[in-house]
Amino acid sequence: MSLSRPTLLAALCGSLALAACGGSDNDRPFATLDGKQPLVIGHRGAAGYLPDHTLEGYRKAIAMGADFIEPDLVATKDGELIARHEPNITATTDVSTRPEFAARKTTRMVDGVAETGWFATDFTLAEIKTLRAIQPLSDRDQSFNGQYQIPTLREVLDLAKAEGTKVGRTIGVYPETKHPTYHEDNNLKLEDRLLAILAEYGYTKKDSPVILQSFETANLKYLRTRTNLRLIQLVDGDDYDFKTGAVTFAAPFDRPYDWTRAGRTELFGSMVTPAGLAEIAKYADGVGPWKPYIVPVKGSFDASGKMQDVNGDGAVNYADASSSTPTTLVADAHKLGLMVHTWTFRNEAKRLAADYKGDPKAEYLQFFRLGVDGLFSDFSDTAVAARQTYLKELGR
Ligand SMILES: [Ca+2]
Ligand SMILES: [Ca+2]
Repeated sequence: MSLSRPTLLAALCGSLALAACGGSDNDRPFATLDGKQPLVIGHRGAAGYLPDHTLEGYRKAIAMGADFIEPDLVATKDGELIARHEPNITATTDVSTRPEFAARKTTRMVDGVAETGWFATDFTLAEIKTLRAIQPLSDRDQSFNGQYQIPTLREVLDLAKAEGTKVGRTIGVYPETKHPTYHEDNNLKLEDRLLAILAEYGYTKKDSPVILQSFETANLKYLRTRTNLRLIQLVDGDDYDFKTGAVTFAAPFDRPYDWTRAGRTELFGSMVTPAGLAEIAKYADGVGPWKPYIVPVKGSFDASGKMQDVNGDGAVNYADASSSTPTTLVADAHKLGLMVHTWTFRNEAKRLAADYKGDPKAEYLQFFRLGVDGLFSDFSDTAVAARQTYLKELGR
């Protein structure tokens, strides 16, 4: 087997302190903070192919080349951490079809919003284990519904280790603490539970293959006092203003919910200003902004102010907007030593801006060229293929 040039160089550089190891004259550097290639993070596993947050989905993401897999974490009634996108498990499991749990249907407040359905907080882990996962997006493959269990964090960590050994790569795990304030209100605080489990696996250090993320701030600040693991401050928004390209804000996606609780009135957008980033740099290792904070998308409008149906499908929406001049967010964050991990990359034409012309790789390439340090993708195979193209572009 002959080594490819980058592999050979990496092998040499591993054993010798060569001055040239920063890259040869032909290798253009990555624009990332650490100069390494950007990470591909399997968003909720392989959400484009299999139901979110299942061992099968995470395994598929790893097989497709993801560097990290992403479990969102919520707590069960008995304090176990499981991988689900929300405490409300109505849309992502078959719980609504189970007569034995019919009486468990209830209304709960999540981040100030009344939600009706079934909540992980009201189920023991043993009960959760009787449920099966459902694909929540109706336009995605429904044929795997009802087949897969809801995994615990430990099962996800075990899978990452086992599959990593199989593929010969270290597979990172990128847990998100979901709705920390909600869990605190329900006496199921996530953070110490999370750190205790990670410690069982030896994941306590800055270079451990684990990154923690949250949309709230107080829990990240608390985590900073308890762990050296890398922390990412996620930055959300509600919607797009296609006229200006600005992100718009409406509850509960207007600000971190712990800010709302504390009576703070700043919006998520304040976090990606230089001052906001400097504040984040005090407790986190990076920032995880929604994509339009980096590349705004704008529609084209006629004289009467009506947005144009660019793709002519009769509807006016995201797929009719085009990417516009990038912001300085990546450079601003890098100046402060913050990584930038952005989300979410999806293949479907209706989830791509018009100027990518149906080619999801074009979107990845734009963000790779801007120097993002990682991105969350529902289709890790496409992300990895786009990264290969980017590597070639840099002569690597
Ligand atoms: Ca997530
Ligand atoms: Ca259209």
